[in-house]
Amino acid sequence: MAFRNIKRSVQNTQRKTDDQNKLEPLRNKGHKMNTNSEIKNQYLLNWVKEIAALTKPVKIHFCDGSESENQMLIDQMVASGTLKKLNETLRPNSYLALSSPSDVARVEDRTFICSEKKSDAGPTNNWMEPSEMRTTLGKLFDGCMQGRTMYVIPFCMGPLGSPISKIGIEITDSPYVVVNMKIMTRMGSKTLDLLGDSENFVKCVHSVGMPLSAGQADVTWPCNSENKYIVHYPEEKSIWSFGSGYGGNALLGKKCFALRIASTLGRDEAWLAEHMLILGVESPNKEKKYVAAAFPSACGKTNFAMLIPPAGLENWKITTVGDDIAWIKPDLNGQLRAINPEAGYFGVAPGTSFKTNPNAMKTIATNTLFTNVALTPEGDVWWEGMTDVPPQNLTDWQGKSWTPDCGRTAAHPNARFTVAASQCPSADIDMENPAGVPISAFIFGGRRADTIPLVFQPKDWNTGVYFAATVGSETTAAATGAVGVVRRDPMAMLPFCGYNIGDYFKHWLKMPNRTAKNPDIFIVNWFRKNEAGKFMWPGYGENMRVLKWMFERMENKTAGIETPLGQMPQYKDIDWKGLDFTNEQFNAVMNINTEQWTKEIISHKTFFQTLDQSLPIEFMNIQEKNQVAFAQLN
Ligand code: O2Y
Ligand code: MN
Repeated sequence: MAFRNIKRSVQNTQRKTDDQNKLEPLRNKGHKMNTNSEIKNQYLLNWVKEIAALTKPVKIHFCDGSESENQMLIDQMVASGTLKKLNETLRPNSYLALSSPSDVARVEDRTFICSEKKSDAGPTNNWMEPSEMRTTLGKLFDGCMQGRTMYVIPFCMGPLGSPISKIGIEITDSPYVVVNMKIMTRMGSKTLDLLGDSENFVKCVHSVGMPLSAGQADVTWPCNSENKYIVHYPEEKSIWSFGSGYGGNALLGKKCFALRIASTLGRDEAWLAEHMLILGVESPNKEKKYVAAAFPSACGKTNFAMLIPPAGLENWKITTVGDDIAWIKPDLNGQLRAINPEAGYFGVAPGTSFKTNPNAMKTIATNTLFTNVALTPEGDVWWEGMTDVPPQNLTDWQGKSWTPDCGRTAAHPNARFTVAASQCPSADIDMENPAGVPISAFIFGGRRADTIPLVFQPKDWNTGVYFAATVGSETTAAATGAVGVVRRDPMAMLPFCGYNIGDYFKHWLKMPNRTAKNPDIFIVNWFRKNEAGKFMWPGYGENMRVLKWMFERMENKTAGIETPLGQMPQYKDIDWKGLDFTNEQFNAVMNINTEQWTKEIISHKTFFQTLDQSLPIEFMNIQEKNQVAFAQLN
């Protein structure tokens, strides 16, 4: 398939011949390629040649990102059984993929940061000496694409032409990855044009790790159940992923580039790559502010990003810039501005419904790629939580017949939808603005049954960063085997910070030197429970009431009261129009239990002790001050 921007001049014919000559060695080795006469970036061509020589695909396809290319790959995957076309009336232009049961999620224990120095990866990352890892990967990648097509995907993270955006090239042997990358990034010829002759791109190499010998039949979800490696080389800005075709392991623009590699770029270039949603809040008199919010998984991040204000506050409006990742940079005036580096949503399907997230349901009504959800007899999708009453029979995510009493879930708990962000009804008008949106506040939250109140605003930047760094969630049996143990997840970045977490905290503490005014910091907890184990706060759209209080705090219009944790709203400071929530209920969800907080602050120290010496001294000072303060209150 030719690049769209082929110019048919005599001059270019000459150049085409030159380029073809440069690629002749690949042809001699038996590689078939689509025409790539427009790829003049010699550095890119050489790198592609080098990877092809190592991985030995039968064919090389340079992706142009066109609709026709996308359809060709989809048709091919439908024919091979990797994708199933859904009912065109019920779910137009949508498809379902079912993965191998051994390849259903990110593999944190197989994820490595191979910095030159172990201390640069820090205490929270797996590390291997880079040359040792290169030897290991060299063996695994040798011939790993035999019998397969190698796709070369130029992609841009962030709006094309934004000063905050960055370019990557992913080489993969998975057509499923190509069609996902088309949704999740700005992919194809336009990005390649933007790259020009530059060597400035992140090199991403991915293989499902299942070569095909001559005549060997393929499977619908190729992967390698024995060997999986997700490897980052921060110094050379490259990513190598082997053995998985799933999500964050394989769509290398997402967690690998936009968080792990980008966090190291942010450290070096004085900006922030964060695991944050970005949303706009518009007041009834059309004042608008943007906030960025970090929550660990299973805290309703996509729901919050697409929140619909509840009855009583319907004259407020929430708009969505991003649901997962934010790149945030000071502009020339020192204002922090954020872009969503992604162009699509790779959202968790289970739990998503017209009750919990109507905007997400509308977003995925058409043109959506589903992975590991269940299939209805009519050819539509279903997952746990989508409807109150489950269908009577389904085909589950493993392709088995399913009934409500069969004892298995119909969809995998990590089942996903991949869909263009532009389809979201709450998409923000400045979602594609290359300048980004100005950030007025950061919100950090975890999932805690007790201790952490609904909302508080730490008294200053350093204290806010401290609380953001100590945010945690109680573990579930599914995650760890242990129930109710608090797993700290600093800024929701624990699996995604590409360098030493202590240096990352210092980077955050230094931000005030780079900005004219710091955004406000708020800590929230939507998940406090009463003694009967019931959630005390209604959550979802009702979180708008907390956002409204924050909005007014940002404008210095609302008072809070001074507490040992910082500013907190009183009952009268929250707008309760349309919700029956008593002063007593509010006190229960806001209460600071000094006994619990004494334990909490001591456990911060225990957590800090698991990190190494690069922990900022400011944190130890804040911890000590808080410990003394709460001891006095007891
Ligand atoms: O399991 C995966 O590969 C996906 S993980 C993911 C996907 C979208 C947004 N966030 C996440 C995450 O783990 O934070
Ligand atoms: Mn995420």
